[in-house]
Formats: sequence, C-alpha cells, structure tokens
Amino acid sequence: MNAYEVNFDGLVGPTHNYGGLSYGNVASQSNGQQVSNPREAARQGLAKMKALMEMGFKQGVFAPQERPAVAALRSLGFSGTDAQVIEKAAREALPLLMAVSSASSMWTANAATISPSADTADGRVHFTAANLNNKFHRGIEHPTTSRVLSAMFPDESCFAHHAALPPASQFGDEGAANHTRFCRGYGEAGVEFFVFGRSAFDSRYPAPQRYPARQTLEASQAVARLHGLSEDGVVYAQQNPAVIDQGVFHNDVIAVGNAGVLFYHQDAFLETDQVLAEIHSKLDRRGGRLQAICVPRDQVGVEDAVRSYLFNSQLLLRSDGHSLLIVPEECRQNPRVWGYLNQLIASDGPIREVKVFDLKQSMQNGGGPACLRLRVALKEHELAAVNQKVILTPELYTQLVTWVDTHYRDRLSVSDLADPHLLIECRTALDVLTQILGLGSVYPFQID
Ligand code: SUG
Repeated sequence: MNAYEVNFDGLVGPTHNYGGLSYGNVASQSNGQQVSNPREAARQGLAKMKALMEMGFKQGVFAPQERPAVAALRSLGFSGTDAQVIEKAAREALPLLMAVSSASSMWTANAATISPSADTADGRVHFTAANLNNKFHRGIEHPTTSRVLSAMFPDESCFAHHAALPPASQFGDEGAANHTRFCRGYGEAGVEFFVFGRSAFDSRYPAPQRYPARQTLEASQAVARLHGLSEDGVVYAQQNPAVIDQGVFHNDVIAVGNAGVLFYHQDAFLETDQVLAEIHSKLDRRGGRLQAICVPRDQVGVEDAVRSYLFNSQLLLRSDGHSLLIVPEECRQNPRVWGYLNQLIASDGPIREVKVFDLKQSMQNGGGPACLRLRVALKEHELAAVNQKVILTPELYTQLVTWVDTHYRDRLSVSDLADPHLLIECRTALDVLTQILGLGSVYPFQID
C-alpha cells in the first residue's frame, strides 16, 4: 500500500506586510514597519514548492485569505461601506487595521493539526483547525481555514473536519507547529507527539515568564481526543519555558521530526530523557525505530537557532530512506549553524543532504520553511480523494506565477494598508484563484 507525506504550502497573500504583530516572535517584532514585497514573498514560496515537486515529493497549495478582514473590523464597531470601514480604522485604530491586514494564514503549519487515518479510531484522516487565539490577527483565520480545508479535502468518507477548539486562552491551539508524527511508514500507525508550552488548569507545570506560551496541554489533549487517537500512539512533552522566553514561540522553532527521525535542540524540552524513552518504546511497538539527533547548546546556542531558524527546516524522507533538510538562507549566513550542518551531513546519520532556500520575505515575520507547510500523510486512495486542483503540477506552478505577477504589488508599507483599493485587489485576485484551485464558495465576499 502506497502512502505519502504531502506538503501543502501556504500561498502568500497579496497583503503580506510587516506589522510587528507577534509579541514573543523576535523576527516579527524587530521587523515591524519595514516595507514588504508581497510579489517577491509569493514567488519565494512558489519556488520552494516547485523545487520539492521537481525532487519527486508530493506538493499541494493552500489558498490565502481575504484581507483586510473588513468583517472583523465591523465586529469591532466600524461601519459604513467597506472603504469607509477601512478609512475609519486607519484614522482611529491603526493597530487594528494592521492586524486585520496580516497575510499570516500563509504559515499553514498553524492552520490545523492532522492525524492520518492509520492513527484514528474511525480510520479517517482528521483535521482540527487551530484557534490561534493568542494573537488577534491570527485568531480570525480559523473560520476561513476550515472552509478552505473542506474544499481541499471534501470526501467525508476519507476526511473528518473538526471546528477550532473553544476560543479561550485555556485552549490555545497553534496547530501542527506543535505536533510531530513518527512512524515506520506513512500508511502505518504511528506515534503523535504533542508539545505544549503550559498547562491552563494545572499550576504544577512551569510557565515562561516573559513571552506567552501559545499552546496549552489541554488543547493538545482535546485534539487527540477529537481525532480518536489511542493512548499508546500519543506522547506529550512540555516545551522548555526558558526557550519560549528566548523567542521559541512554537516547538517547530526548536525541533523537527518525521518518520523515524527527531532533530532537536538540547534545550527544547523538559524531561527530555523521559520523553525520548516514551517515544522510543511506543514507536518500537508500532514497528518503527527512533533516531534522535540532539544539537548541543555548545555547538548551536538557542539564540543562533532562533536567528537562523535551523529547526524550522523541513525534514523530508527521500526514496532511498535517508533524510533531506530544507533550510532557509539564514542558516548559511550563520557560521556556527552552517558549520554544524556540514558536519551533520558528513556524519553517517540519517540526514544526508541540506538544501537552502531564500524565503527572506516570510522569514522577516518569523516564518521559515516549516511554517509555510502543512503536512498531511495520505494513503493512495485518500490522495486520489483530495481536490486535485490544489496539487502542484508544472502547469499549475506557471499559472500561479502569472497570477501573482498580475495581482500582487511589489511594495507595501503600513501607510498603504489605509488604501481601500488594496481590498479590491485582494478580492479580485482571490476570485480568480477560486477558479484555479476549485475552491467553490470559501470566500464570503461578492465582487461588484
Ligand atoms: O504566528 N508571524 C507568525 C509566524 C508563524 C510561524 N509559524 C510557525 N512557527 N509554525 C506568528 O507569530 C507576524 C505578522 C506580523 O508581524 O506582521 C506573524 O504573525
């Protein structure tokens, strides 16, 4: 039985900008107010998708959202025509306009948590949209995310969709960025590894002091319950609160895992030995073998990890059984990280190759290669049940590049967000994209 890991990358939306919106995300905070280039951002993302497709990996496309989200501004009391709503918000509440203009849905690792059918009680692939309720600009994503996911994975006999968890901080859920799956083969039962930043109801767990812990234990447990996962296929671990305070706002900024490999920083987790032993024994019972690669702090410090996004890499399983790491250009620029990577691939370990991509536009908002993709492990018949229009082909790639070049600006500053024409441009672009990707009525707007 064939099964695949398919990466669904977020197509960067037309309003990609630097709003400085994410407290605790060092790149977002330090690049706020810079001028962005949405066209280049989208092209950089598409270039990565194309490269993976050409390497023989299955690659999908995840559509962006309508921004600015005028409906969110209306829910906060702004009224009038769409143009008036935007103008008033720009005048009276610029931070709100900035928040509802973010193209943050591009980071699809935060769109949802996915459990493949081999792990779930009813034998379907389960999706829970992430509520992302730690940040207003991200908390408004999930209703559209749910509609887009249903349009991508429409067949109810194969796919089960769950709405986001209750919108309270106790159930803060950031999706697959804090979820890793180990397995022997993608079509076989695996071990799902949930990493949380704090417990909402149990004060015995430590918590960070400076920056927020976005994912709670209780949210992760709820997702595991909704998906019908069995206890022997789940491991929970607490992220080290000290690294959250150094800018590690998701687990995927300090660890990445896939199939039989876990690549992690020495300071990533609490109770690391215990956690690894549990993954080991549970995976062992499912016929797999864990190969854990620990990056020692004296070789790569947490600060280097955060700046270079070494762990926000994509760990891909090649057909020869070895792994490939997709890293951002910032890793090559950092001598300690680059030195470490060269040593890693020269060693006899499971990771044999590193490929570098320029994703600077996204990186400046704290989004690396791993943030930009949502992994879905699918069996052959499930892949056939996916809306085929969202699977990347050379033709779709060409069509999307043309679409980006037609509809995207090459410069966007905070003051440009006040321009009501930006909304019209975004709607026009999404209207065309709806046809290209066969998305039906996922966007509620009307083009006049
Ligand atoms: O939620 N940045 C995103 C980055 C998400 C990265 N995802 C993963 N690590 N999986 C965030 O902090 C910044 C937007 C701005 O400042 O304009 C932002 O939302």
